[in-house]
Amino acid sequence: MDGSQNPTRRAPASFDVDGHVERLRVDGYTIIEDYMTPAQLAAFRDGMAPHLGIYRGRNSFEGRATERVYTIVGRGKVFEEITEDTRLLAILDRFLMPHYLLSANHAICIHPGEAQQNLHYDDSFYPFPLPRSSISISTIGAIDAFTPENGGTVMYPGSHLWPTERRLALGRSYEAGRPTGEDFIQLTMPAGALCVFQGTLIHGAGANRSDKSRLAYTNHYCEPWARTQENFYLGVPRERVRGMSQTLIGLLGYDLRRPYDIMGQVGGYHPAKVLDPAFVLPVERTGRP
Ligand SMILES: O=C(O)CCC(=O)C(=O)O
Repeated sequence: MDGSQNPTRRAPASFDVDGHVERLRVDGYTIIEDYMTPAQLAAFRDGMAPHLGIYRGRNSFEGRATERVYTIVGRGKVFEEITEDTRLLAILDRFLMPHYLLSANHAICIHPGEAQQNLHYDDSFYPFPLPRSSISISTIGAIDAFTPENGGTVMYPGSHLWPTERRLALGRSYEAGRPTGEDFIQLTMPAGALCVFQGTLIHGAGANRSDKSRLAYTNHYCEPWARTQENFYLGVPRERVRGMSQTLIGLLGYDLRRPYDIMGQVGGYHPAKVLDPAFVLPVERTGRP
């Protein structure tokens, strides 16, 4: 869906929203090279340090030599900033309906020796025939520079337009942990860069053949009528949500979906009302419902 009815976000005037939108439409991905500042990169590393070095993925998709830290938005200011940056939102406004939601939000640390991740597209769990518009838009942010050696994401430019049969053929030609068949690229980008890509674009994390870990994060944003991957109402304590911006609170789902202002209601009220400590849930009241 073209979100041209969305209000224009106040991204800096120098930011080339149209250029990014065009690359997303044609190639299925685009890169914002200077997305994070050096200070944000340092804050990300500091904020993530207590959570890393502990855990490994539970299956080959999560990555058995990969650590994933979910719901990072509740873990510090920098994670909030990179989730609601106006440059990114200005791009998303052009692809998703107003009141779109944050769907996935986690750090991905790929350790040396990790194999190539299975090729996939991120909104494959929305069961509508392909080709179709993306129901979600994904991002992957480099905290360490991405290289072909350390697991830079494998991507198939233009594959967001492919029908199912062509995707399946690619799956059959995928052997020995290496992508084959069609032309692919491996994301090479500096620390601090963000790649924005279509939820229907075929990709997968690359194998890490280097001797260092590759730290990154991924945020996905979905249409306001779609179910989100992570459940932020339950995953982020309300005291933390209260300290967030109105924009971010809306992205976490404390929002109503127009036109009827009914999807997301809490007992007939706007869901952001539950953030007021004085608000009594309608099911716990007597008298006025
Ligand atoms: O880490 C990457 O490069 C991509 C990860 C990915 O595509 C995923 O986990 O869905």
